[in-house]
Amino acid sequence: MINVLFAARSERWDIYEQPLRRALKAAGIDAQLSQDIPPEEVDYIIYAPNSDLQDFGPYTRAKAVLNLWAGVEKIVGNDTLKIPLARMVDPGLTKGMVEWVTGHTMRYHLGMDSHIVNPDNEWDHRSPPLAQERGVLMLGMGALGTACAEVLAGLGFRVTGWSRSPKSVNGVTCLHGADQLEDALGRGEIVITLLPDTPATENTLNAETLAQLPKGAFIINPGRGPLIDDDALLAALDSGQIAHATLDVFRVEPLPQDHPFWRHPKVTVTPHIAADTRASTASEVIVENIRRGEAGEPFINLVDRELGY
Ligand code: NDP
Ligand code: OXD
Repeated sequence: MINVLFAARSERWDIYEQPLRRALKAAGIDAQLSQDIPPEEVDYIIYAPNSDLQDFGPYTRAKAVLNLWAGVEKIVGNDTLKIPLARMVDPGLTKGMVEWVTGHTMRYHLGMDSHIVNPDNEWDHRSPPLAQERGVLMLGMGALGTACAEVLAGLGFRVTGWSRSPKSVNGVTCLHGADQLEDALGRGEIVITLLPDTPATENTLNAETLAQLPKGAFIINPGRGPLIDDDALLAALDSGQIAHATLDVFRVEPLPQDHPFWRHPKVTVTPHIAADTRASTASEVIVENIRRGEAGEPFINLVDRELGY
């Protein structure tokens, strides 16, 4: 029998306990699953970075930390962590992100706000353009960015994806690296940021890069707050360079009440709800890694600690 520690806030235990037990049983793994196991007896740690566990030193026989979140910026620099770290790539979370990103993209593309908020009852008879006339830029072409880009390309948008390394995705113009960022930005009438939070991605959207977008571009950020320089974005919104921004993630969360984003007329704030990990599908992903660990097979979704994602 192996010992699997669930190290996340207790409300998560209520959501995950049964799906994890079902997935372990389905995989034929005999495991004690608990929130309380002596550290030296733990074989795997299912982990949320906001849990109380921050010192991995005492977990001397643990084989892997299996993150419940896609983002790993709060754990990747933990010097006490010497064992493999897997991040969450969950089909349920991916579906949620595709729906959220598509919805907010369509809001901007169709200009929905002008009809929803129309206090003067204006009969403005302009039809929206077709998707094929609209350039969408996906900054980050990983598990989430690629899934969103594929669906938006399927709707007809002219989608450009930008990543660190080269990619090939059907229907998407793929650019990569710092040298091709300016080219990518020039194509982004609607820009979606799905990059991880690393030292290399901080302030990817800053005064210089925001100015390289087409005038009146829209920003949708479900990635992480530090991807955008807040002050530069506020200045670009005020000048009209950026028409509107929908922000789901922030440098400080919850977003402080006195932050200008809350009251800015060109900003929509959503409270980090773009896509949640879904317990049933995420449990299968976690258990697959436990199965692999026990079978001596390589783990999936491993984090590169040097790159930070
Ligand atoms: P992945 O690790 O699968 O993808 C990350 C992408 O970013 C890759 O395409 C990677 O390039 C690219 N990238 C990383 N560094 C750079 C760089 N320096 N320059 C250019 N491109 C870079 O992550 P996911 O798609 O799974 O998730 C993305 C982020 O979404 C998460 O890190 C998390 O912060 C956020 N998230 C937000 C949620 C929410 O509810 N708001 C929910 C879940 C996730 P390459 O492919 O070449 O490696
Ligand atoms: C995640 C998130 O990283 O919810 O999973 O943001």
